[in-house]
Amino acid sequence: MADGLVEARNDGQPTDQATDGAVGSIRHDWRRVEAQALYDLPFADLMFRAQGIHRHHFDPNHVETASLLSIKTGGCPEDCGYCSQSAHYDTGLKATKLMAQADVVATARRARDAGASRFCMAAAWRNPKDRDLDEVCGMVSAVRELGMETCATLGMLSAPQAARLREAGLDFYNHNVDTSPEFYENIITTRTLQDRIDTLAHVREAGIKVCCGGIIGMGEEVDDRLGMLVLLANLPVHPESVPINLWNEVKGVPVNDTAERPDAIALARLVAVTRVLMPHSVVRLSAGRQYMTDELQALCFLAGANSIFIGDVLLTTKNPQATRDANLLDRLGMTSRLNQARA
Ligand code: SAM
Ligand code: DTB
Ligand code: SF4
Repeated sequence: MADGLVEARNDGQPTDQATDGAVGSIRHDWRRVEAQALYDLPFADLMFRAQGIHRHHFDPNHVETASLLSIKTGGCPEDCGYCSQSAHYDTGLKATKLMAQADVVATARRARDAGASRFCMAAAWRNPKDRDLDEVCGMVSAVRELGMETCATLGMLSAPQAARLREAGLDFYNHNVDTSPEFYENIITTRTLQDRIDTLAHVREAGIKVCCGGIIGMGEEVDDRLGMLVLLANLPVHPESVPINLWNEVKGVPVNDTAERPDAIALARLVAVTRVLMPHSVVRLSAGRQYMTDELQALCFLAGANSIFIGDVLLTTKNPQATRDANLLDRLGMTSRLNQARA
C-alpha cells in the first residue's frame, strides 16, 4: 500500500482495499498527502477503489443530464483569467442584457424535451443586484413548474439573496472554488477564495444544494488539482454536485499563455480521487468534453463521474453534439434522460 494510505482510513488500520472501497466513509479531514497517495496508486487499484465506492452509492450505469443557459452574457467586472466573459480581456464576445423570462422558459422547455433533468441559469455578474434577483427568482419558479431541477450561478450572494432564491424554488447553486488556494491568485484577483467560501455558506444556510468544483488544465500542478479536491472535501458538508471542468480554450485570456491539458490517465485518476474523497457527491464531467475521446469519457464514468452537460454549447464555448453523447451512452449501455428522450 502506498505511503499515506493508511492515514486515509478513519481507524488508521490498514485493511483490505475492496472492503474500504465499498464502505467509502464520509470524511471532512482529508490531507493533501492522502489524496496524493490515492492518486499515485497503481491505476487498476485506484479504479477498483473508486468503483467500489461508486457502486455502493450510485447506479453505475446511470448518467445525470443537465443543461446550461447563459441568461446574461459577457461584460463581467471580475478578472477570472480563464473566462471569455470578463470585461478585462478582449475575447471578441458581445455582452448582452439579462434575457426575458419567456425566452428562458422556452429554452428550458426545449432542454427538458431534449433530455435534460436540470436547468442551470448562468449570469456574468460579480453579484446580482436586487432588481436582477427579482427577475431571476421569477425564472427559477417558472422553470421549476416545467418539472425540472433548477440551478443558478450568478456570482457572490448575500445570505438574504440566497434565502430569496430558495423561496423561489431554487434547488442548486453553482459557485466554484476553481482551483487550489495556492494557485488561486494566479487566476483571479478581484475576489478572494474566502469570498467564495462565504457565498457557499450562505447557500447552504438557505437550504439550497451546493454545486461546487473547479477547472483543470490552466497550468496548475497535479498538487493544485488535489489541493482543490481536498478543499472541497473538507467543506462542512460535501457539495451535492462537483463539476470538474477541463479548461475550454478561449482566445484573448491570460490562461492561454499557461494552459496545458492533462493527459487522459491524469484526468481519469483525478475523477477517481474525487469519487473516493466525496463518495455521495454527483461528479460532473463538465466543460472540456469536446476534447475527450469516447474512450476517455468511458474511463471517467468507470472512475465515478455520473453527470454531464448536454446541448451543443455550454455558456459561450462548445460541447459535444447530442447525437454523439447519445451514441456513446448507448454503446456503454448507460441510462440517461437523454437516451429516453430520443427513444
Ligand atoms: N459568473 C458566475 C461566477 O463565476 O460565479 C457564474 C458563471 S461562471 C462561467 C461558472 C464557472 O464556469 C466558473 O467558476 C468556472 O469554473 C467555469 N468556467 C468558466 N469559463 C470556463 C472555461 N473557459 N473552461 C472551463 N470552465 C470554465
Ligand atoms: C461549471 O462548473 N461549469 C459550467 C457551469 N458551472 C456554469 C460552466 C462551463 C463554462 C465553460 C465556458 C463557457 O462556455 O463559456
Ligand atoms: Fe465573471 Fe464568472 Fe467569468 Fe469570472 S467566471 S469573469 S465571475 S462570468
